[in-house]
Amino acid sequence: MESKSKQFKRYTVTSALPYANGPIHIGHLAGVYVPADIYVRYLRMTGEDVVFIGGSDEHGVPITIKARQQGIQPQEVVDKYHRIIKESFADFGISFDVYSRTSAPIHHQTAAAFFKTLYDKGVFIEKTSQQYYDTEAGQFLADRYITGTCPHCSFERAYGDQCESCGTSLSPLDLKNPRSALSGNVPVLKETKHWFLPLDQAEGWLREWIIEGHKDDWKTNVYGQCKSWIDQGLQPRAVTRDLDWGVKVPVEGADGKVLYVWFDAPIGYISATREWSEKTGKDWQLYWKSDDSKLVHFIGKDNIVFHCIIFPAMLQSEGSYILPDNVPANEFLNLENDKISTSRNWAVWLHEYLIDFPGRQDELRYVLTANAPETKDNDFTWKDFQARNNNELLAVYGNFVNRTLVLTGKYFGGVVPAMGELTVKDREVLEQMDAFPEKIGASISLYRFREALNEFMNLARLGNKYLTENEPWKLFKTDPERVQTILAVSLQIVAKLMVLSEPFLPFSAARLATMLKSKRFNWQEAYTTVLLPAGHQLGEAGYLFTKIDDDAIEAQVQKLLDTKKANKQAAGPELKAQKETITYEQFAGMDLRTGTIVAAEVMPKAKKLLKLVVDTGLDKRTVVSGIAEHYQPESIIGQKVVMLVNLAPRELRGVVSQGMILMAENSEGKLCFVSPTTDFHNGSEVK
Ligand code: B3M
Ligand code: ZN
Repeated sequence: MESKSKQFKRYTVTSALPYANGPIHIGHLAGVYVPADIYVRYLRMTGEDVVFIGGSDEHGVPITIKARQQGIQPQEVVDKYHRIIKESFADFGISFDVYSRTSAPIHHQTAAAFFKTLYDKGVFIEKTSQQYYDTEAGQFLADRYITGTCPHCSFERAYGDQCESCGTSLSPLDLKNPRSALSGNVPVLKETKHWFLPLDQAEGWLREWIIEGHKDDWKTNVYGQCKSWIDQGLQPRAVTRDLDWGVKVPVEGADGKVLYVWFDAPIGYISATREWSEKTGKDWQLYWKSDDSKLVHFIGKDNIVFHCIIFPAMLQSEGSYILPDNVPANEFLNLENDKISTSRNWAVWLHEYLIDFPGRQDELRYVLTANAPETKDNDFTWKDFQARNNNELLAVYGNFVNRTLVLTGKYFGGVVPAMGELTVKDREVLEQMDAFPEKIGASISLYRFREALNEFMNLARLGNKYLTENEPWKLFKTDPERVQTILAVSLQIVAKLMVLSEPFLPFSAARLATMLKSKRFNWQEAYTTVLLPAGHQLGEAGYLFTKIDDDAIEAQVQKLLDTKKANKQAAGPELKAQKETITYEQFAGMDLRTGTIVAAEVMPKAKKLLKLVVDTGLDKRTVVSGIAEHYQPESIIGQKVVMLVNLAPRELRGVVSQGMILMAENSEGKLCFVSPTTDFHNGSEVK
């Protein structure tokens, strides 16, 4: 059951608003949306009053950069991806009560009003400062319009507002070697006015609220990041930008300025709740301003500072809002041992998965929960996806359900038999079964969804083991009463699984309810031992899950290999870093001359080596060269070369090599000769 440390009357559950500049991928799902959906489905089943908030984050530089790249308006970008995202969430069973968007008028109105309230209260520091400006693009450079080296971790592609590598929140002026993301130029500094949220003034109560108040109930990764942030000392943070796409700053002297996306986006949770209340007649203020409401933000670790420090500081300054009770941020999910990346198309996109694996929403929900990066980054592989489906969902849960239903159909016409005489073991199994709703509920309440799902699978394992050990198929002829008991007990476990699976696997839960011809139970009812009374007529036995074949997996792996190849081609050759600097004197010590190969032969027992005779102009000398796998001897007679003639002789496979010819090697390992482009006589010096 929900942690009873404080009795809450209602729950406001938010999930990070994805930027509407690309589709949803499995990293988003594992990090944020599947755990959030498990949590709200469970809360609803326990009868709680829940509002689950989602929406598209449609402002900010990622959107305008995408629009610029495609030569279209930002609104066209967000319209396209808002639709794709919203549809794919719905098809995947992410059960938002409202999925809004920050380009909606209600959000502009809500965010502008929120800013104006703080402005009128004198919360902001108004400051004219030097900001980076791109003279070619004619634009100030904020956030992702400027990149540079992170001052904390030296990551070279840090953004003006955040380093995605170490998560540090930055200001453009913090960056080393700043570059405009628009023109690539080095930006100039230009004066401009902005409004700053005085985070430094919030340090005291943030320390008390988080470091004292949440050291026991916030996840270690979240608490740790907040603590290091606060210990580093908080700085005032600009909450407006010189941009034309976003929520207009609603005060005098703010022409051409909009709210910083990370100021407006979290307010998107509030505007979405307002939108929901307009549709439902509910009072949105109860969910955001009443102390008996529990506010929980589901996010990824790169959004911790915005949800634990900045947004709470905004809410606290406004004065009428509650603060988040918990922010159970997950770490990152990688894909086949590589970081998921929208720009490199290195992802499993939800809308594509739903096409490639129709009807298999639960299989992906299952694997993303079982592998969730709850405390550390984790990895998704297609092989593991197939294995978990075939060896766990199908082989344990699905198999147990199918055998129980088929046997009940075969022996009792699909009617639930009476329990009859229970053995000690039967009673033990029923007792163990009845402990699962509490165990799973407790784990979910503590945001431990992997643990909760594993407990669910332990119940399926319990059922599978009970049926296998009792072998009813061997007893029916001799002891049909015993078979009645075994199947009656097994059917109660199946029904319990149906109820307890719902937060995690809502699609197969619905299918199982149809097979059982059962009503949908709530969580309290799941504590009842007999959910399927004797005499209940079951429906048609089917398969909850089916095998995922190798070819389906190979197709996905190949798709990723093709992506990697395309990226490699697009990125051009991977070059080795430059070597240590040398002095001119060190270079001058080398004597390089033009020459001509006049003889060439393979060397027995050395498949990589050719023995060459080179006319150096000074003399004709033998050189051993590792080019045998690249050139046939007869094809290089007469080849012009550049040769290092004063290299100390060395013996290679019995042949003394008196120098070295220069060869260039490309990123695919191919070799080519370095030779003079005009007909210089042999022995000409190369300097
Ligand atoms: N749009 C998601 C991200 O940083 C960001 C979340 C906003 S939640 C208010 O990828
Ligand atoms: Zn960094």
